[in-house]
Amino acid sequence: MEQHKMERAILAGLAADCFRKEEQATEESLDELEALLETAGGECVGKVLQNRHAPDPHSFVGEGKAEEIRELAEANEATMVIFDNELSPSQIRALEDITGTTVLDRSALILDIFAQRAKTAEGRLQVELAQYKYLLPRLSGMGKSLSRLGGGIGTRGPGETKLETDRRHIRTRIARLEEELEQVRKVRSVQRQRRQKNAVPVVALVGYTNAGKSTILNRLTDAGIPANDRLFDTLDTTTRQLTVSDNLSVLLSDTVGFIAKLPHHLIQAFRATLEELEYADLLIHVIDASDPEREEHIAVVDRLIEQLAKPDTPVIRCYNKADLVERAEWIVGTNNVAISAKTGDNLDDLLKMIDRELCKALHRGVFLLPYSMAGMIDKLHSEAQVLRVEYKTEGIEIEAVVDEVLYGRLRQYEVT
Ligand SMILES: Nc1nc2c(ncn2[C@@H]2O[C@H](COP(=O)(O)OP(=O)(O)OP(=O)(O)O)[C@@H](O)[C@H]2O)c(=O)[nH]1
Ligand SMILES: [Mg+2]
Repeated sequence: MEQHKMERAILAGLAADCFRKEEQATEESLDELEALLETAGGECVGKVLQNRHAPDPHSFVGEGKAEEIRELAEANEATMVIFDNELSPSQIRALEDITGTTVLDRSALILDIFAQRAKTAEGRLQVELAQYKYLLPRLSGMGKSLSRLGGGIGTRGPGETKLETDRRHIRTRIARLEEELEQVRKVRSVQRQRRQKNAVPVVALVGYTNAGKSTILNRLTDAGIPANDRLFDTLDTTTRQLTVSDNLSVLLSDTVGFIAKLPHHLIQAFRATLEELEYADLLIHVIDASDPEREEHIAVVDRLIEQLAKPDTPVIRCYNKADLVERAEWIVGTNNVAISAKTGDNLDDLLKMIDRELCKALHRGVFLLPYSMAGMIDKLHSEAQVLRVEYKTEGIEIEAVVDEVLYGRLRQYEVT
């Protein structure tokens, strides 16, 4: 079977004057595409970056360039060409005709990696949904592509037999998957309500793929999540309890990594997983401080946070891998912290910052309530963190961490 042979690919990209910044292909984005290809188990045997005023409506990079790519592919025995830009179904077909090889785009490659990585039932459902949604508009005239299925990059996920069936079948399957994922979300939301009842704040680690999110969670909580030097290592959300300080314990979640030009379908399909961001009380944006593309990556993640989190969710910028950076004084700012998850350096500062952010609006106090206010105890149990309750002759003494609203009602009973 093809599967055991390393797939050899030419990587191609187009930089066009009319593209938005995030649509452009650059040397750096082609390097990243190469890393993605290696993650998927392929090998890059040539790169082509084309500059044009605008994409060619038919062949995207232009006939001449496409011809050049064909020659390059032939000379290097490449079996596929992967484009860094998103291609339309008709462009894919035109390019396959000219180059005589399989043509994929970056989205298909990312979907393929997700398909390889997805381990949990939920992850698999989400990937399958994204793949079908990607496939559906590309189905017409895919005779050639369908017949080449049978292993290798871009063909994993929905099985061969499933793909050979018609659109209607795929639509039904999409509807089923969406239903199943809706169930997953419902279960999640019940769990979430339970957590909210216990008033435990939720903190989510977010960031570019390979920034060190899982390593941080492992360091802080002994979560034992695999952390590897490869892209999209984590596809599932893992949540662990973390004691931040005497007053504060939180739930800390690891999340799926982001990347530039993340396929839209993938974001949609991974809603159940990404909801973690929406419900977080605080986000820790993990940044690989040693990455030369750091600033671009920060911008990508910031945009996704804006899209996925509640407005005004506080964000801590956590510059990780500080052990690899010689001078880190550029990391300044009240919400910035430089750490090394590997050496454990400065993790205390990160904890202090979490504590400071979440306790801004929290008050810890000892309150002496008259017995006529006994009903308040239930409210405190459900909406605050109760540390101690003592029934005394002069009233009920209660030690608790409460939010601003509750504090407003209780402060007159505070024992100083
Ligand atoms: N030198 C150094 N390496 C680190 C540090 N933190 C993490 N790494 C390494 O960076 C790589 C990626 O770490 P992960 O924790 O898997 O990154 P992630 O953000 O969870 O990545 P994805 O799950 O793929 O999104 C691993 O090889 C880690 O060992 C650090 O502080 N210093
Ligand atoms: Mg991870």
